[in-house]
Amino acid sequence: MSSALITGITGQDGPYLAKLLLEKGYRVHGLTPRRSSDNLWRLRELGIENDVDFVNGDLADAGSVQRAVASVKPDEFYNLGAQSFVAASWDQPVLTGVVDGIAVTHCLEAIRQFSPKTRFYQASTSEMFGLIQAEKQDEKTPFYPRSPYAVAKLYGHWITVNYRESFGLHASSGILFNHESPLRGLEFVTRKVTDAVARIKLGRQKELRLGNIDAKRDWGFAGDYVEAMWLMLQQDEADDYVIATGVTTTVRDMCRIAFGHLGLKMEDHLVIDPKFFRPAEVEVLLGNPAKAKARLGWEAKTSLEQLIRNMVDADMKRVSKETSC
Ligand code: NAP
Ligand code: F7E
Repeated sequence: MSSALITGITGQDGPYLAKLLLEKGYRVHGLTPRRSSDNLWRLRELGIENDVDFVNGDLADAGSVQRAVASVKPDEFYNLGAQSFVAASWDQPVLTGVVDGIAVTHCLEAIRQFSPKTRFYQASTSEMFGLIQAEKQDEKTPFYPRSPYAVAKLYGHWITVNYRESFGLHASSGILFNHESPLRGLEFVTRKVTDAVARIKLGRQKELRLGNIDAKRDWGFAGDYVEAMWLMLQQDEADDYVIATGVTTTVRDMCRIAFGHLGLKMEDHLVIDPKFFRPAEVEVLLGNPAKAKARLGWEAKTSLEQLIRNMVDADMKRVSKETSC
């Protein structure tokens, strides 16, 4: 039986990846930091809460990462844990630097010392392209990070490449563009919109306040993207891959899809609030996933329209079940 250790198993991607691996017959371990309240709702929604073995540990605590790797000696290690909200990275830049940057070295060192055959996946990000240097971004496009989050992730990306080249570790970096799902955190713009649209439809909320709706993103479905992570670790050679749909859409148009799905007019409810503008913005991202298609046989299966409609439907169900007060 193959085994995997996943950091960030309680986030959006962790549960989709864990489910995929469990279906393939893996034993799945999840590194979880101590939290004061229950955060297993996503694993519960996918019905796999009791199928994961939890290991205590925090990415910022090198010793705990070492102990986890030394005891599990996983065949595959997926490093998904992060402070992943770009806007929050200006408020907590050092924490973001430690957890999203330096901690990647904690993982790689633990593998190098205690389990050098473990294959490693690093959750890199399209945010590293930031102020884009090419109209369509691929693995060769120069990076230009625009937030403390992106700067930290760039360190994580390059240290992964460096450990591959220095020590021959099977360490791959997935440069994933935005991916969303009904399990997305409420602070991210797609889920903020789909939750608000459901609340407006059900009379629980009147307006939706957003920042820069002219920003453009290449949005895909998280369930499709975790398959790409797994495929990267099945290759003979470790490498870096851009994972994207190849289509970019404004926040405004994404929003219109969500309102339209419930027969609402966006203009009747949308308010622009300067509070949600960022100190530096990534105006547009558009990925070129040709290498992933050619080498991994991977391509995105879910359109933005399907994705947003699914998210709105899921939020309608959730909000309907809430008791109004
Ligand atoms: P997410 O929903 O924010 O989940 C982040 C996970 O990291 C949570 O399980 C969180 O645990 C955990 N975590 C935070 N700090 C930690 C620490 N110090 N030690 C151990 N675990 C910690 O993120 P996601 O959307 O699933 O994304 C997964 C990864 O892909 C992240 O690294 C993200 O930066 C990267 N990424 C995401 C996207 C995207 O569009 N979703 C695109 C490119 C790259 P708690 O819940 O307990 O806080
Ligand atoms: O913002 C604009 C905002 O927070 C998308 C993370 O998973 O993907 C994600 O980062 C866009 C930005 O995602 C609001 O300014 C307007 O231009 O949903 P987001 P993100 O910053 O692109 C990358 C690939 C990651 O790696 C990250 O971990 O939407 N926007 N108004 C807004 N964004 C939010 N959150 N809230 C607003 O009210």
